[in-house]
Amino acid sequence: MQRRTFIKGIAATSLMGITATDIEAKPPRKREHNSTTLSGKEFFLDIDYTTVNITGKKAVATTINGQIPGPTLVWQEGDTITLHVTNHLKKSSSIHWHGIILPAPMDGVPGISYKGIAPGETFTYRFKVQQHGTYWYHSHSGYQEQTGMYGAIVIKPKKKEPFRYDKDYVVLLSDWSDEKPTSIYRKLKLSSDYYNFNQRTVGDFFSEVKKKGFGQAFDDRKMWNKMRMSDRDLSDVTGYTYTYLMNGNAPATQFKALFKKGEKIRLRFINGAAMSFFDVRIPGLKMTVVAADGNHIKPVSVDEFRIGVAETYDVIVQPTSARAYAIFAQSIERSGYALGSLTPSASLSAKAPKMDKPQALTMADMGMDMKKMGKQKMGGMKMGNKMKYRWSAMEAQKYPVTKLPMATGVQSTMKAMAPKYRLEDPGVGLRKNGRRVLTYADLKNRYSTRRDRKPDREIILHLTGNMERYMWSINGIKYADAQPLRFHYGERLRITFINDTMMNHPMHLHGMWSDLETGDDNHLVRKHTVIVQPGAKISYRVTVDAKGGWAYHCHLLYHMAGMFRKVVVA
Ligand SMILES: [Cu+2]
Repeated sequence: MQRRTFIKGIAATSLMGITATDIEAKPPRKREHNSTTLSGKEFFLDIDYTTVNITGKKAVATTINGQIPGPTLVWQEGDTITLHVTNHLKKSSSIHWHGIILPAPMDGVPGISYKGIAPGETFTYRFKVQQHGTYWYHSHSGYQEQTGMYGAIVIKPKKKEPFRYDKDYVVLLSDWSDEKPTSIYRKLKLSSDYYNFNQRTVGDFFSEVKKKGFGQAFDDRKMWNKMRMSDRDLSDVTGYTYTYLMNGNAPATQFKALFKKGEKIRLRFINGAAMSFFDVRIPGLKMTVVAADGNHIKPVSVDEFRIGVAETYDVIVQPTSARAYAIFAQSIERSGYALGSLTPSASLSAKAPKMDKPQALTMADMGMDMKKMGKQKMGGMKMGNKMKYRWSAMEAQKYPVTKLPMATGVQSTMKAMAPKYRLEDPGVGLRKNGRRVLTYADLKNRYSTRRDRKPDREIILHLTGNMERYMWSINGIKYADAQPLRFHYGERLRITFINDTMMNHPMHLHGMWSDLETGDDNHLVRKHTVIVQPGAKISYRVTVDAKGGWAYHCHLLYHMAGMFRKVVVA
């Protein structure tokens, strides 16, 4: 088969406006389509099929108000908002408001919050907005998210924010394929490395032998073979089929954010992709990260950050010269990128920097004990004594553990032998790259959490899978065979994840915050989606304050069938 070029051009289409305006309040209009920003208290959203041309070929998308992404919804904290969502598809549909705190029947997950929206029907959502920041929405039905059903949510705060900026842009990253999602999934089931072209070659093996000696190179290989994994398998679906988009624009058409020299620009990054992690940087500019998953954090100045599927980061940048800067988001396995420009003029666009080389997974990513592995070291990780101490303090925290059912067998063929907290690890591909990369260890709540309750109990969830058969599960049990997780209303729960697989899984708990433990209990950062690194361990605390049924799952679309739980809060 002929491999297509990774970065596909786009035949100019009228799908999106080329230059974005920053977010400003516009009065809501009834059934206004192709408007990129809607604000107010009442919204009308129409789900329908739309023919698009993103790769130079026509394809049918599922869209919200006829556009990809759907309109940016601007809400005001404290308002009660109403959203009328009409489904014009021939199939059931839904919209879920990702990271939004709301009553369970408004959460938009078919089979858990409600029945879904039947063809021809309108469902009206109504809830009070109790938070502010950058969020997003997407379909929770079938593979509709992959085919275009996602958009940004910007919630204006009641109180003034603790930083200032002159302009404000949403930067929504996503992945598009002309292939039908059912066909992508079928191919993954047939061969989980179908889209993966970074596999090792015989030549690689001999260069390793030169470097490490035959014994070590052979042992490394044997290990990977035993795990039935490839150390180059960083993404299941790649640029072989994907075109990476920034606010709906392929690299060739470029999203453009305008600035005047010296202005402070707030960029609201949202990863609305189905399967792709992105490593984001703006060469020539430092980015000050001010919010994670909508919540203020203590500002951190970085060159680069990784954004997992469903996460959001707000950054502030200040361009010092009147030139076009690239907003560059390369996919984690380096098969392509999304690209836009931060530019003083709509006629100036930036050139993409060279993509980094793909890195291989290490023994640490397999959850092996590195001390036992001898000389193998985790690249690029600064394990200062202070940090080590903090992690051991986290390890030492003990709460009564509620045992959950576990299964071994076909659903679970991998195991992390010595999973470790790796919050200071930027992750495979970003280690030792010479840039200051954001890690979870950098995330600190802007406000004190000193008075937050300590956990009453703990549950441990293993992320499990069978890579050969492309099966994903939790504790070795797939969703269809699992009992709901029972959380007690009013409790404070510690959830520890152990990733027994060699992939990153962005875990998303609906309805309640995930207060990530980063070694500083006084500033637990609030997230809605937490990346669990390959072979690693991570934990967070949840105040169980929302009654009803909630979804809890990996946000990689093709993992969701198995790596999913219903949570019941009573
Ligand atoms: Cu997953």
